Amino acid sequence: MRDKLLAILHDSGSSYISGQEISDKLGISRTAVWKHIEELRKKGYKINAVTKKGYKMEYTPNSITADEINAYLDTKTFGRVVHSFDQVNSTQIPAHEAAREDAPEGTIVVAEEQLKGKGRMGRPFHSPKGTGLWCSLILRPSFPPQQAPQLTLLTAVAIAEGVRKVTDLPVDIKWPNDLLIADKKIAGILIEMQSDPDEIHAVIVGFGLNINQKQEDFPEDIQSRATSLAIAGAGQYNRAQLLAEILKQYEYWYFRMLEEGFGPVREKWEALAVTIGKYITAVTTRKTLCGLARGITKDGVLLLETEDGKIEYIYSADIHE
Ligand code: BT5
Repeated sequence: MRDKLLAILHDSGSSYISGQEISDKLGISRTAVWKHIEELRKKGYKINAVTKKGYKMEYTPNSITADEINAYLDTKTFGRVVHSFDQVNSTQIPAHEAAREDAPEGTIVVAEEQLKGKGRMGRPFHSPKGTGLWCSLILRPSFPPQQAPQLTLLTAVAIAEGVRKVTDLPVDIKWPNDLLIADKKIAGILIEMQSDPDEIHAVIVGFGLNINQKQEDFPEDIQSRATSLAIAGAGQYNRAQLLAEILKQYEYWYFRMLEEGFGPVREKWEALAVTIGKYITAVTTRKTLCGLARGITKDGVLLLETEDGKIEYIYSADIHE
């Protein structure tokens, strides 16, 4: 009920909405409305109440709670089950536990802060309190484990589309798992799996998106390479709204991929990606290769044309220009 009340207050923006109208919309008494308003105030919301005019939201605490996410959510299953924490080492850990305990597809784990946010290959992912989205999404796709890398590209599309819809900022995708604004990293993706050799039990899609950090909030070693939406855009952004839009995009592209295959996602990805057509260096665990990024295969594998004209298939790498 509180999420619906929040949605009504968010929707009425800077106008007042009468207690009667809210009570009609929610099908509860005006006293019940008032009690829910009091509950929200205790949680840090500032809600103005004026006789004969009604209620108006003055300030939201910009928190990542189930109520806040739900107030913006427009999905069937994604984000409908939320495990939210103030502080975790990594959202991937409770997400793995939830997945083992049969959490439904679309369940998300979010935290205000990660103490040991992780990137690929054990690298740290800086996830300070209250500034970004640190989220793990549980998927249970019916395709074989070999196809899981496609989900990295799908995730990038969902984040890019979600961010573009809410902020209008020009987010680019860098193969395979980074999102950039003006060549600086704004988000990263980490895909982990619970699977047998030929069957996926669950995919835990971890993504981190920098939203309201200032440049000096980043550790020195990444300050020149990282950015946030607030730095690239104007002012602070609502994190729950961004997450809800990303989940909406995710659900759309995910079910489209299950029905139609990777083709449509690949097409969208190529339209948003900056890697293709550039001379790059790809550092894999086994070797370093230089050449022209020609495109991605129908499975999402990067095609690199080396100086001698040979095409190399890159499954996973760090890319430098
Ligand atoms: C990634 O790895 O970018 C994957 C990041 C996934 C983070 C999410 S948050 C929710 C979930 N829970 C987790 O514990 N993880 C996931 P990789 O491509 O390996 O990039 C890591 C590198 O990015 C680091 O070595 C830094 O150079 C840089 N980096 C670290 N924190 C950053 C930040 N907040 N913004 C931009 N760059 C960052």
